[in-house]
Amino acid sequence: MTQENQTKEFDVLIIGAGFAGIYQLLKLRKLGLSAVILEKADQMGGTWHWNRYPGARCDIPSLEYSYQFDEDLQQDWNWSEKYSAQPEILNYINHVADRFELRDGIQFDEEVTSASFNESTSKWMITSSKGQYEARFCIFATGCLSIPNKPDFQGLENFEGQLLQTSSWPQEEQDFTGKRVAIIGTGSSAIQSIPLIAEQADELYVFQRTPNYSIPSNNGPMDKNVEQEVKSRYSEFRKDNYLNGFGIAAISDESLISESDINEVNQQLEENWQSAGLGFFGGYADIPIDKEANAVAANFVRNKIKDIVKDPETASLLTPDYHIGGKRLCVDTGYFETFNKQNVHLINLKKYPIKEVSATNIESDKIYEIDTLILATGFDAMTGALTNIDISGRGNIKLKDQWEGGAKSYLGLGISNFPNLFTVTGPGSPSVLSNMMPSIEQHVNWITDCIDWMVQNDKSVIESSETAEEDWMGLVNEIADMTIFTDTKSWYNGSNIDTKAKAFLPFIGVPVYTEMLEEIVSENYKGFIFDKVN
Ligand code: N01
Repeated sequence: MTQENQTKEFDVLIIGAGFAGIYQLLKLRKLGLSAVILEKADQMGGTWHWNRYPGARCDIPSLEYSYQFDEDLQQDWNWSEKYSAQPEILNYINHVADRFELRDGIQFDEEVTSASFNESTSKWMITSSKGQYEARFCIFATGCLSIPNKPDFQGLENFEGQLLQTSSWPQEEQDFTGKRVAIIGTGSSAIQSIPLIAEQADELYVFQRTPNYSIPSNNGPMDKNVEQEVKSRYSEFRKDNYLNGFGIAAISDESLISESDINEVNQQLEENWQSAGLGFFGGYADIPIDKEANAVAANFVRNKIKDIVKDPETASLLTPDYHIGGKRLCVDTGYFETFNKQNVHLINLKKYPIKEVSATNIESDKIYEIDTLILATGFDAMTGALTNIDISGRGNIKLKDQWEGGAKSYLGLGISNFPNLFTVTGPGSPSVLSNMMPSIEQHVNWITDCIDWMVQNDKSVIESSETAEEDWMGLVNEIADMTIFTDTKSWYNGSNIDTKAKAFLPFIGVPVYTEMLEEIVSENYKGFIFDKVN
């Protein structure tokens, strides 16, 4: 057997070199454990590597969409804009990897295909596109929005023009000058890219199934006074991430629409529209939970769309009729204004679904001749990156089978029957309904402390109990049922993919979640079983 074919052994194997994976590697190295990251891309960045479409940027202010684990790092790094664009975020993650000398712990171009738990050795056997690994712990830092949803439009395979997908955009810059471009989907990715594509393309056809609410980002160069103020108290500022329901320090208003004067509410909503971005949704504490309050905020945005979009029919088509925030709220730069351009056309897929794609065109209400087709059709969210790998646990149970009726996890960190497997921001944690960066750090810190505790306490195998998992997902749903989130079809509840189980997956409420995590640790990891014997 050659060296290359031998099974490589590590204490911990991490899958994914995005923000979660590289911080996890750093933390484990500090513990003195051997760890490696396997990454299927040819470089690090995860989401920020794959999603390179025009206009891709974070919609949480960069001052808080960044790591907080190192004071020098957060003081030294300067963001150029309030909401940084994808290339700058990718530079940042590369800077972090170099600064903390992490690159030599990452194997690029190496896709994990299977992972199985060996009950006799209590170790994970991992197979990748390049080899075999054995590790005591396996950590999935695979992201919540990593597996593209590619709908099966009839004839798509016959299209001979340029076919692009926002979630796996080429590394080379794309120029749409002189082209007839079609884009399918109107979620965040489309809403960010449409205004820029419309500036280049001869014609842009936007195929919309469901309209989305979007708030102007009012992005701009970093305000040096704001930056200085935040940096003067950075660690205090970061604490607010864990005190706000959605983990965003900038949005913490306790006022209720239901208890306020409607004129004042409208004035405040106007102010929030002008400056808050995503914070519009948290601008009043009852928007996420009270349908009537939600309707006030929703109507405000509906009226804005009517004011901005000149053609009444187009404005009406662009106006959502569901609760604001029920689908992930979008943040844009000139999205609705773009539909006033002569070269931009909106097609209603609810009324005229796509009949067929052929070599040169796409057909719905009529035939559209196109050069480029862009799929902005979203992701197999929250579970796709896990169920796409052949993961088997105790008794050879497959994760895909265990989750057939809906994903279940304890805290979004552990899964029953899958010992010594951790997920960073897994289903059942605030994840996608929070600011991802503090949520990632919270999970990585928790996992690292847990492994350290096991070492200190002579435990070798950890697994969440089925009861703890059932109770936890019960709580996730109980909380969700108290909000507006469960009434709307969205990727939060699997409704964007026909074949997927319909189950609401994010835990709503960062402060409660944070408290519960701490309480569980203080009770020696209540709900987890250690060194279970069959
Ligand atoms: O995907 P989406 P996304 N036929 O699922 C449509 C994050 N993100 O990539 O609503 C026709 O939101 C689908 O229609 P419908 C953010 O969390 C963040 O845009 O299912 N249409 C929808 O319009 C975001 O929520 C940023 O009826 C079909 C669209 O495709 C998440 O990623 C930027 C279809 C998909 O929208 C996903 O966003 C970008 C079909 N068969 C993304 N299938 C930031 O700003 C799907 N659609 C940080």
